[in-house]
Amino acid sequence: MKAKFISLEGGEGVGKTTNIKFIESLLIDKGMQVLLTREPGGTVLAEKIRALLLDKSQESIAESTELLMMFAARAQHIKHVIQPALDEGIWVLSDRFTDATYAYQGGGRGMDIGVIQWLENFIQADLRPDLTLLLDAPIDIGMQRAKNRGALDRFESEQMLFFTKVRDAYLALAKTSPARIKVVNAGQPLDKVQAEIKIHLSHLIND
Ligand code: Z5A
Repeated sequence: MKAKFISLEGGEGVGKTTNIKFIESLLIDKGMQVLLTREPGGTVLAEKIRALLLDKSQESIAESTELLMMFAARAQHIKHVIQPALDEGIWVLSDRFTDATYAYQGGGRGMDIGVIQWLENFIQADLRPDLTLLLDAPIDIGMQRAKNRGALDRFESEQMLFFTKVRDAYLALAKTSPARIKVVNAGQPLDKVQAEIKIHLSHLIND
């Protein structure tokens, strides 16, 4: 079977990191070779860009700078990690990908969607995830989970309105790409969340 590219998306604290490990173990049990990665990040240079993006102690980052840094990190990630893995038959699981740019920079920051689409086509050519699991939960649940973990980063320190726009943008994306983006109710207990994830994965594997 051709290796597939799966991304996990959603607001802060919805359980992406927790569930990506669950997906990895499900795929390994099915005999797949799996690469776990994340955005922004996934290469040495992209992880440096991530650290700059999350740091709130430096000068304020212009919105256009933020957008270009996301795609600069993504270009490295695709060239050095994602595409080589897929070419070798390794399944790729990424904690966030370009839908996050549409949700955070497009929805949250209000940046021009046409510019994001142009950058997506320029940087990715025709590379898109085969399946995107959108973990969706009420914002207060995710924020509480993130707060319980400790100090908040530059994105996590945004106001409620920002997170509402991000969530709305994610749900709108899911409506426009229902075949690729599957919404999972992440406000439920973990075993129920993982039962939903398992169904979507079995559809992908059996397709
Ligand atoms: N960003 C962007 O703006 N544009 C882009 O293009 C990209 C990213 C790619 C870094 O992302 C930031 O970059 C992100 C958007 C921006 N901003 N924020 N915020 P990140 O993915 O590293 O950061 P994050 O969204 O904050 O992820 P997170 O805090 O690591 O959350 P998570 O991975 O979704 O959650 P988790 O660590 O798996 O779970 C949180 C806690 O909840 C943990 O204690 C779990 O045990 C618990 N948990 C998880 N699921 C459950 C359930 N179902 N019940 C109870 N408790 C649970």
